[in-house]
Amino acid sequence: MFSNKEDFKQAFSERLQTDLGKKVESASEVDAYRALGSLVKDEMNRNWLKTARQYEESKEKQVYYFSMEFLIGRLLGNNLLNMQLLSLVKEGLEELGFSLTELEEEENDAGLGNGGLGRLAACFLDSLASLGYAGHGYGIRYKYGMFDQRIIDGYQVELPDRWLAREFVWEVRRPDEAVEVRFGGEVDMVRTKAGRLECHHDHYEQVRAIPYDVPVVGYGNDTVNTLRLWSAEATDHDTLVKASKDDDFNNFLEHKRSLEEISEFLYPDDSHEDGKRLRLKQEYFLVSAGVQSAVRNFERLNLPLASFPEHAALHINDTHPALVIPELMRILMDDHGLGWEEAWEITQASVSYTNHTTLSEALETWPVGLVRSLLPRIYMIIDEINERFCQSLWEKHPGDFDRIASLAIVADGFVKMAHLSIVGSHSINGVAKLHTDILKKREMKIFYDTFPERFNNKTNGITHRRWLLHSNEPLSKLITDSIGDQWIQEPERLEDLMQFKSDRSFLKELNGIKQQKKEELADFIKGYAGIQIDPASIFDVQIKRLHGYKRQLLNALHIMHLYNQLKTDRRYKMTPRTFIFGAKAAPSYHFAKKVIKLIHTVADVVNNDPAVNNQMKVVFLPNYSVSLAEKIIPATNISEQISTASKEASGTGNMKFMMNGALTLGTMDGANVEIHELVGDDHIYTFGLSSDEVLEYYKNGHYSSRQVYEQDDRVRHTLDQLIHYSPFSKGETEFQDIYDNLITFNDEYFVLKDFASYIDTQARIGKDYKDVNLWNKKSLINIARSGKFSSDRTIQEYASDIWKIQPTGILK
Ligand code: 26Y
Repeated sequence: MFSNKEDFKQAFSERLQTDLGKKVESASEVDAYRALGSLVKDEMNRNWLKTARQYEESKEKQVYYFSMEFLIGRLLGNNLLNMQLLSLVKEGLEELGFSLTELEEEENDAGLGNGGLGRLAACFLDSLASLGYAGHGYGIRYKYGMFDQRIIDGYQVELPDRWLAREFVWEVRRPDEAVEVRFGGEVDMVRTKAGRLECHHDHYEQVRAIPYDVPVVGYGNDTVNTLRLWSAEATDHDTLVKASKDDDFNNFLEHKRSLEEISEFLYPDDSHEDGKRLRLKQEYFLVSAGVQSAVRNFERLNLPLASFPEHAALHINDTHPALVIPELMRILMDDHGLGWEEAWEITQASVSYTNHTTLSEALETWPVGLVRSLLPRIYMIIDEINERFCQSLWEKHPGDFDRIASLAIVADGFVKMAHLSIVGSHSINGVAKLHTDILKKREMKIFYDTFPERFNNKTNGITHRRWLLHSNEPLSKLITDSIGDQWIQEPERLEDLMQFKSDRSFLKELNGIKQQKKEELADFIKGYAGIQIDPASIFDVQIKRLHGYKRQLLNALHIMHLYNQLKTDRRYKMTPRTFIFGAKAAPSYHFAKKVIKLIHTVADVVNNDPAVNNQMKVVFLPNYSVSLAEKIIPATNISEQISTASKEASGTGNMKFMMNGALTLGTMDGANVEIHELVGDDHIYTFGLSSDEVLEYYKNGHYSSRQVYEQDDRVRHTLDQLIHYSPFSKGETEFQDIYDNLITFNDEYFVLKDFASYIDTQARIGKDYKDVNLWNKKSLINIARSGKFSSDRTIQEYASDIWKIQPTGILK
């Protein structure tokens, strides 16, 4: 380890020379980034090996976190932070004429996820390593991550995300750990002479899964865990077998492509499950490679298979990797000769499942025909799990056909992945109190009645290392200067900041930091989007995926309403605002794309009207990503968390904002409810229908959006501007679909119902913001109470309640 600046400078200069043949004086920023990355990786290697050895020797339980998404973002800054080399490297580089911040910008975001679920997985890895738990990620090394969003004429255009175009300095290819994954073919169960049933699988297609390992460094300890990303490769052998079978030796390339496309790209849709064959292939590819690798690690311990659950926990991040259940059954029975009961006991005791959504359109179901043809042996096992489960229900509730039909795993020609996940695991958790309650009382009620002991809540969290220590250095420094640095290890200690809640000079300092961050963001936006914004205005931010239920539309309609007020009433004065958006829409989500167009149209009108643009601006930042979030969040005053109550399982952006001193403007949904519980009415702005009210409306069908439209002039006037001649519609029919969604199709997400209370709450915010001291007090209270939302707390709960593990990493 380079323990001082001079050693570092020396090592860095040598690395430039040996790896890239460059001298410091002639090295570009990219050169410097690559040399630094490779140097830091080498530094981690020693502890990586040490950690792996320790895990193997101690034989302690390993957690494998299976996820189709790991939205890890950039790693350079965070690795340096966790290795506690940040200031040494920063200063060393400066002396050599480089800025660390600029080198960090050279790294492509690893955007291997859509949004919340993928980012949560990344925060969990950071907490696992930092707390010294033996927990590893299993994911896919997509060649193309989340698409690159461009905006042309206000419309979203998707380009491939070529994140690997520049080498990914952190990964290590591990062909020695490769495994084979099989698809298709025919399966026969053959009885052996000894009377055992043996599975014969023939004529399958085989693809090699090659792991690329990425080290995950813990903060301030010597633990280095692994994120193992699998890549699909065709082998000559498979191609020859296939070619000879088809009697065609000319299709080498085509066959190779068809196998390698498995890890080609991330499906950029987190809202509509669409039953694509390639997606199912991806899911099984991850699952089979991961389970084989976990079992192989266990085999190295030379222990009886029955003890597998004491040495391995297989966690599934939503149902996407639910095939872990039949895959582990397959391996235990077909490869290790276990009987059904024994294999089932091991499987259930090893697998646990997190649910992230109650939206029915996002629940995975796969057509039986597809599963059967692509994964014949896996389908047989699912079918058997279903048969036995339905049988056990029948024994408990004879004649209760309705109950059995609604709980069955295979029904109406589909495999229901949530049902499979619940039946095959020992723990099912929701991601915020309200969400878990909704699962228990409504969405999964009969399952909860059947297996109450399996259900539990684990409120989400975020890593305060990336989202505060690293992304907001001045605020971290202020905190440490005032309460010491224990909060870094123990984030709940942020509570100690409460002693400053009436300290004017402290609050002034806090204000100064927010102001500094706002100025930095304003500069960035000038360069990135070409828009000049006023750092003295309220920065009102909504950054997240674009979804109907997240209601970016409500935000946009409010801006239109404000514009109208300013235009019609010359004396109307508002506290200046800058509305900032960042959002990607799934490429096939027509409505979401229309909302992006609307936001751009509104921005265009507002920003170019001199009568209003000194009081408000609207900015849409294209290609929202982890690294953009890191710039925006520290500079935010208002965090928009305005989903239709009951729809947002948790939200995690809300936590990042709170920790950086933004005030939440939110519905009583997801984890907003818990933020409200922690800070109290005076330090959060809540509005709108409650989840019970929303669910009641869905049940009784009594909501009429047209009635709201007819009764509220503000609603009517604003909506009419979408379709009648107005500065926004310009006489075109562009926004007819939005209007129809709200009026003709009765506004599924209660945008109009919540409009009035949203407007009123926004007006209150405008007034409150003027009392600087009071505002900063609110901000401080949010920071002080945010410790609960560190993912360290979440991971400790998973560790003790679900995985039953203790820290076994290297804890310095
Ligand atoms: C099956 C496919 C269509 C699909 C792909 C990705 C379905 C869902 C997803 C991703 C869901 C997701 O990101 N859910 C979010 O998880 C966060 C972490 O728990 C929550 O905070 C957030 O409320 C939830 O929407």
